[in-house]
Amino acid sequence: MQTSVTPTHCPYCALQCGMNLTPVPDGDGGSVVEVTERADFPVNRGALCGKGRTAPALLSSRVRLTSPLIRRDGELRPAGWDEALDRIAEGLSRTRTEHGPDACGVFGGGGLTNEKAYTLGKFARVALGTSQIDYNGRFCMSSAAAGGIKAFGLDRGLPFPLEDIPRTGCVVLVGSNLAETMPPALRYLTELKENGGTLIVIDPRRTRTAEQADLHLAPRPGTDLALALGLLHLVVAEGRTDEAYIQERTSGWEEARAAAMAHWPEYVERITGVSVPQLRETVRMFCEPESAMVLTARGPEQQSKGTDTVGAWINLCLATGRAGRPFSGYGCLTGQGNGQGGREHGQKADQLPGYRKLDDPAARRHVAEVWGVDPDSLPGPGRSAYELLDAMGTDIRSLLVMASNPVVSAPRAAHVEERLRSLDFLAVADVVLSETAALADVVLPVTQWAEETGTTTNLEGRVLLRKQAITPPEGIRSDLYVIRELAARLGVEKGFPTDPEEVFEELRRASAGGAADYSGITYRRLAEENGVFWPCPAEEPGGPTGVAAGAGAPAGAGAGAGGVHPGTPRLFLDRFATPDGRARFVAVNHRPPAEEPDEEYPVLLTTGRVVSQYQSGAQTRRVDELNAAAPGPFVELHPRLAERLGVVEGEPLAVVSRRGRAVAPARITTAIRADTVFMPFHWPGEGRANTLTNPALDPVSRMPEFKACAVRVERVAGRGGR
Ligand SMILES: Nc1nc2c(c(=O)[nH]1)N[C@H]1C(S)=C(S)[C@@H](COP(=O)(O)OP(=O)(O)OC[C@H]3O[C@@H](n4cnc5c(=O)[nH]c(N)nc54)[C@H](O)[C@@H]3O)O[C@H]1N2
Ligand SMILES: Nc1nc2c(c(=O)[nH]1)N[C@H]1C(S)=C(S)[C@@H](COP(=O)(O)OP(=O)(O)OC[C@H]3O[C@@H](n4cnc5c(=O)[nH]c(N)nc54)[C@H](O)[C@@H]3O)O[C@H]1N2
Ligand code: SF4
Ligand SMILES: [Mo]
Repeated sequence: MQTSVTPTHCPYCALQCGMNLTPVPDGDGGSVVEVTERADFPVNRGALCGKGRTAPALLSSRVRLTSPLIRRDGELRPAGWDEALDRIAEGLSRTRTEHGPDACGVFGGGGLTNEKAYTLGKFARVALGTSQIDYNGRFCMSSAAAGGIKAFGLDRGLPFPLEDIPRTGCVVLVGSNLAETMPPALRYLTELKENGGTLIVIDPRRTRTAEQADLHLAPRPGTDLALALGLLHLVVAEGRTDEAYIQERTSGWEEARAAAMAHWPEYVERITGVSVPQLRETVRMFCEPESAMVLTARGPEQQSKGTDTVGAWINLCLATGRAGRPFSGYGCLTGQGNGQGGREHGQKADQLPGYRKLDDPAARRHVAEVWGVDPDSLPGPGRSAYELLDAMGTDIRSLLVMASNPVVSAPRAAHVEERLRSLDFLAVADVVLSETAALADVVLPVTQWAEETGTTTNLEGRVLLRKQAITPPEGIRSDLYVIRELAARLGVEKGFPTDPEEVFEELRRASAGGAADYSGITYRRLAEENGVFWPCPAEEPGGPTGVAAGAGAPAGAGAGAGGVHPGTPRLFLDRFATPDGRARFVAVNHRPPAEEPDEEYPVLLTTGRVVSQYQSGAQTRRVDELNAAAPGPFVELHPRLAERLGVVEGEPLAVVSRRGRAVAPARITTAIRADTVFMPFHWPGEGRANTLTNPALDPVSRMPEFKACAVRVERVAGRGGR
């Protein structure tokens, strides 16, 4: 057991707060860790939310898996590692023989370290030979990624560090409840206001975040695209465009302008419910200061038009000269611990490491060479996450899940659960027996966070080293071990190291020259510096001043002392990552959500998070302190809707959509629009919000519409209130 203090990072969200871990005896001869403040990490400066503070509870054998499990006579029973791995290899091989490699699916997660995400993508393409791999990040920030690539030629959630936020003039926060989803980051908004900047929050609910705002707009869910277009209309009408910037640094303005001009403020007011004076006030607050930012999160992104919506918000930034300039820009607040890195290194259906495209011949050649395989042997792009899950039992016959719990978190979850049950073979690697693991034929218990080393890339694009602080318990192995053993059993003995640093060294080479270039980053640097921002190309053979500017690397990312690239905290200051260096406007028009309220389903449902639970809850529902704070699901509704239904506080409510029915207690509050109800999605069973959600997909990003569907809300007969 290590005894000293280990500086590392939180296992949960994309802020990747720094924390110190100290091993302490657990009283049973083993050890656990204690979390203490790590003030030297600039992102959170020692502050942690309740989830981070209580994370060591997950290391306890009381809540986690302690042995592989194999289903026998319908029951999951403890088994040995070799037997469990043999069974998985057998299941996958049989599918491959009987139905071809594309009948094997792989489903990853944005919580996986860069090393794991990279290795999982390689495993799918090289060992299994399947094109069918995707991951839960598709449900997360894929619309922002698609929008960013379209406009800027590059997707890095934030093109600037969080420390720039307090130095801008105005922040428009669109559909982010940061006060609950990244509590230590609230500090940046407080400092913004202390410095005289203003905060506008756009959310159908008056959240804890909205309470901090100078101006809160509460649009109908699913109408952010119209809202952004209406604001751009006003910007033009009021002569607030930055013509010189538009001329010099953008393309496509005329078409985008024409589209926005069709969205009159009065029309936008009717669609969104945001009044014309509020629209005007927003434009004034956004345009008057010298600099301003738009930050989006899941609210506007998790829509069947999320990509266009992000594009419309970027248009607003471009028309006013607020991108690629100091303290101005558009950013997406990425969600999962490695939500950023997890989308760069090849677990996405269309992607190769370094944020390369799987259908780009040069990218295939480069990565195939690093992998020592024939480029032609690499499969093409596969299906997106929901489409992959939907194809289970038909085209997809076997599935390996690593770090996701779709039974709770996927849209139309009852259908997804039924599809999972219809598989010939399901294997799940997890830390706990999640609801998805509980359906598996084989479950593998893996090491987590404090028990292993790896890198993550936080929402700023800052690559971080998460260090091992404690020895894992007997009987637990790492994801990298799992992948190596499965690859070997599928006949690929080489190329799957289990040492994270060795994997990172290969990832560096695979990413070299790509948009997300990590080749100049080493474990040693990460241990010494407080993270390094990509792109960070390796020094060019030419000498200490020559910096290999990768395809996506912006100009101005110059070499630091001694030829070591300093990393790129701020992108686009000189040029955008498009071929001509200009940012591209997109011509987009409003369209309604895939499902609008009607007589049968008259209310809008939107979904999201609470501060004390994380995602599908697989981890946080196992932490007593968090459960006590957020014990179960609820339906948030306005007093007027409650009165119309005759519902009292705490009474069980049935919410019914075209997909199914969920039941949870009523929580009556004036903080939500009267035409909308809200449910958090952290729980399985009767109160599962995703029983209701609509899997309508964005045509570009393939993001499901988690944030808007039509429902009916009913009292539950025979079940009284409190
Ligand atoms: N406590 C906690 N923290 C987390 C997580 C967690 O599960 N729990 N998950 C992490 C992950 S992976 C992610 S992706 C982030 C997510 O972080 P956020 O995006 O902040 O989280 P959400 O609650 O999903 O959505 C944010 C807000 O969008 C609003 N909203 C709903 N519909 C609309 C709409 O149509 N338009 C607009 N403008 N707003 C709308 C909701 O009311 C909600 O307040 O959080 C990360 N941090
Ligand atoms: N209705 C609705 N649904 C949503 C959303 C919403 O806003 N509304 N948000 C969506 C978003 S943004 C996201 S990101 C998804 C997330 O949804 P999920 O993918 O279900 O996310 P988690 O609950 O974090 O699941 C991660 C699982 O991996 C395990 N795990 C953690 N670390 C590791 C590891 O290193 N290795 C392995 N093998 N396992 C590990 C955890 O124990 C857990 O079981 O949910 C989406 N679903
Ligand atoms: S904000 Fe996110 S990274 Fe920070 S402690 Fe909380 S869960 Fe962990
Ligand atoms: Mo997410």
